[in-house]
Amino acid sequence: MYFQLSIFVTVILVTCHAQSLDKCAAAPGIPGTPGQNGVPGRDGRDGMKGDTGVPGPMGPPGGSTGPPGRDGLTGAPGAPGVQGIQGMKGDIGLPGIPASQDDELQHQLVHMNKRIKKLEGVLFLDGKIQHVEDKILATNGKEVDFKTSKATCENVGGSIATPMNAAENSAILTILKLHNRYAYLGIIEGETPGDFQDLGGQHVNYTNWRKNEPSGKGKENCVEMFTDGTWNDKACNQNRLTVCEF
Ligand SMILES: [Ca+2]
Repeated sequence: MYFQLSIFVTVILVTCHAQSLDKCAAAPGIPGTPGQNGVPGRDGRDGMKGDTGVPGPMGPPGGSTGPPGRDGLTGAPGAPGVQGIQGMKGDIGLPGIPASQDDELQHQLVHMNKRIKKLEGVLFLDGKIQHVEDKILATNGKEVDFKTSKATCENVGGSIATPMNAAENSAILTILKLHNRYAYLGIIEGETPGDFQDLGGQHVNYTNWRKNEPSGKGKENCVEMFTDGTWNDKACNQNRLTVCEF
C-alpha cells in the first residue's frame, strides 16, 4: 500500500517538474480529523403565549364539590293559579240615614229634577219631544217599515208610540203634523181578524179608527195614524215616520 502511494507521489512530482511552474496544480491534502463539539448555547427568550388548550377529560369520581355556579337566566312566567275560595260574608254595616231625612240627598234630587225640566223645555221648544203625563214622545225623522221602526225605538230604550187615550193620540199627532208624515203605531192585528192588540198582546180599548176602518179583514196587520189623528189598518211594509215613546 505504502509502496503504491509513493509511486503515485513520485509520478506527480516528476510530471509537475517537467512543466512550467504556472501550470502546475497543487495536490489536495489529506482531510484532518473532526473537531470536538462546542459547549451548549444559552437559552433563548420566552416565546408568545399560546392558545388555551381544549378541556381535559373528566377526572375520576371522588373529588370534592366545586363552588356554586352563577344564577341562570330568568324563566318564563308560570301559568295562573286556580281561583281561591270565596271569603266569608262580611258584617252588616251601620244603618244609614233614611233618604227622606238625608238633607244633602234631597237637595240633589230637587236640583236634578229642575235640571231635567229645563232640558225637556229646550227639547220641546225645538219640537224634538212631546210629553203627555209621564210619557215623552220623540221621532228621529226617518221613515221605515214597521219592523225597523219598532227595533229603532227598542234599541234606544223606548217602544214604538202606542196611544192609550185621546191625550196621547193628540201628542203623537203633533209630531206627525210637524213632519207632515204618517206613522205606524205600536198596535198589530191578532190572530182573529179585526182584533187589534198592543205589542204586549193585550186587546186595545182606546181606538181612533177613520170611518170604514179597519178594512183589511186580516190582510192589513199594522196600524198607521194619518195627519188628522185617525187610524187605518195597513200592510206593515210601508215606510212611515218612526215615533217612539219613553
Ligand atoms: Ca185599511
